[in-house]
Amino acid sequence: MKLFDGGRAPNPRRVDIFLREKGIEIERVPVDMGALGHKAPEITALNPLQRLPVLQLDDGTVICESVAICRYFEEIHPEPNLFGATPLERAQVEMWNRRAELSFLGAVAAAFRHIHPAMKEWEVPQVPEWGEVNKPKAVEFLIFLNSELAGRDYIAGDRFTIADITMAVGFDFMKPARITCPPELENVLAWHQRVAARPSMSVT
Ligand SMILES: N[C@@H](CCC(=O)N[C@@H](CS)C(=O)NCC(=O)O)C(=O)O
Repeated sequence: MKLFDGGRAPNPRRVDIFLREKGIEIERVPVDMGALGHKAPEITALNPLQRLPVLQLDDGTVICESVAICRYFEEIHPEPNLFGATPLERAQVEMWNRRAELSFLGAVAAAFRHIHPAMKEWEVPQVPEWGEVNKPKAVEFLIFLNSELAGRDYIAGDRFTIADITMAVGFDFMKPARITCPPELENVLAWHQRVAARPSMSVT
């Protein structure tokens, strides 16, 4: 199988961290997103939505969507478990991963895509006001998360899961989106230090 990989872009990075946590090595096809390589005919044929990452299985089957790709790898390579091991834990991981993606990563991405001049060709129409509106939404989520993390070390419980991956990728993406984590959110900052120290999180 082959992973069409967009490098440091947030969603390809989520899958990259997931694979590194699992110790899975597969063929990667680097796609230069800066040169709009994700809009090339080869990628469009695999994913008409022209988004990365894309996983192509040996029989040609295509899987898109970062979480769907991660779920596939969780099924074929169950350990270490990153989606939850019991019915309750699976529900909690799902809940937090959705919150991290929909309420946080989505807000950070909207701020970046609608404000940054380099995103003009990506986000059409670019609406800078919408980008600005999303900055405080991302911070509001961090404030909520800070109170949650008073009682535990990781996003969905007492161990690292895919919810930490989604949240950490969104957190790192705040820098190019020009959003700052308020320094008083000590639990969030401590959590970020904890996860950033994992080898899977290093940017190569
Ligand atoms: N929901 C998709 C989102 C994929 C996505 O938007 N990927 C971005 C890179 S982070 C992309 O390919 N953007 C290209 C574009 O917007 O033209 C997923 O989880 O994989």
